[in-house]
Amino acid sequence: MAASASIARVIGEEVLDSRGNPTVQVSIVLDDGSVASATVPSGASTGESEAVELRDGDLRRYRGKGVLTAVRHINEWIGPALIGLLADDQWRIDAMLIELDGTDSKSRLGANATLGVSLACARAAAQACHLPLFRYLGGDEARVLPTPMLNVLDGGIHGNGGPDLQEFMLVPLGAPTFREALRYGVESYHALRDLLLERRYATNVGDEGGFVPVLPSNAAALDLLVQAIERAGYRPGEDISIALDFAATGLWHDGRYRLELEGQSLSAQEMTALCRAWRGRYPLVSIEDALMDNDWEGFARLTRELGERVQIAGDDLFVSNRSFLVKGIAQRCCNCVVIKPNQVGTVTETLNTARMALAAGYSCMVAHRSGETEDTSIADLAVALNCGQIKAGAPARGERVAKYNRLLTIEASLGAAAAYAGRNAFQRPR
Ligand code: 2PG
Ligand code: MG
Repeated sequence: MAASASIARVIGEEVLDSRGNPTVQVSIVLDDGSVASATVPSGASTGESEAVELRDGDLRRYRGKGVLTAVRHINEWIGPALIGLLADDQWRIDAMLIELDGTDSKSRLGANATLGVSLACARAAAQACHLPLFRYLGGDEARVLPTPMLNVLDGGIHGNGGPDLQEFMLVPLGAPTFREALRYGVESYHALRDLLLERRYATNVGDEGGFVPVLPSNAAALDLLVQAIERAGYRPGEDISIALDFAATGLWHDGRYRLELEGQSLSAQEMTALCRAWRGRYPLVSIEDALMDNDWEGFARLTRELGERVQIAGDDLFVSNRSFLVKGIAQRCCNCVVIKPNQVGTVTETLNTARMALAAGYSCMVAHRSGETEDTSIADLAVALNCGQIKAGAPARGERVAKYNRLLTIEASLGAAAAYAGRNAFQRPR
């Protein structure tokens, strides 16, 4: 690694995310003149144990959602402590952030403050070394383009009035390259729009760019996806499969999982049975958060019963946190971990969780948040990890497309060295 430029300035700012809520942006200036910034995303269906996103709570500004406190922490507290540190000493920078904060949940500084700084340091260091971020984080080995999970129907709290399930995704695992995978997905997304229009459904989109039709059932959404794949000229299960995120914590009412559209209230066992039935009927490759975020036993059962045939992904259960993953590995919960840097609050902790998961035979799905920005770091992160999966929303809306466009650029820059994960991303049965 070339440069050992050190941190000269750290500048925090309040900017907006894709939902029009304030978020943190950090710019870092190094003493060699390198400048880079990072912007932090924000979730809506958050796990209970996620690192704390610090909001001002001042109802006179942005309905209490301002982040001026987090920004002040960056400018007055974190910045002065980091000046002079080598920008490429990511471990030390993150250790310092963790120590300055001093809590398990980053509740003092705010995980939005720590992640903004941590990520901006990584970006600045990459620039000082004249390396793209994926190479800086992943080294020479980083060359696997992830299979995209394209969310084309939004429900739950991301798409009010839509399906109960939060995300219905297209997974173009049969494509030969990332560029082709994206094309398969985009063509199917547009075919889905045509189908919705023909059947007089609305084609408004939700927080992640997926359509939000008022359908008769959640199964109807799955039928539509299969039809859209076929309409676009692809083979369901061969060229394009389907992934789901139930975000089941949000379905939990009075001790059962409520599927409004089906008019059903299901127990954890019945949710497992529903997953099995849908796995039999639809080309499902991945099922995320099919149970609520404290049902470790339920996840272990679900994984035992279905984990050989379909990826069982844990998001709110693990919150990208190594200590929850340790518990999950011990109890054999899930076989995939969703990785979201802002759930844990530093680059080092994010990488540690992902690497531990991969070493334990779990797959990793690097993911966006429903409140996003034009920051594309997660695209580089997915390639740096060679983990083979990214979920970044629909192939529509600027903040979603930015990630996919970044991957197109990375693939092109790698040339013959690029490898597309495709189906291999899901061949990790436990
Ligand atoms: C999820 C995410 C992203 P949110 O549940 O996986 O799709 O949603 O950012 O609202 O937690
Ligand atoms: Mg999720």
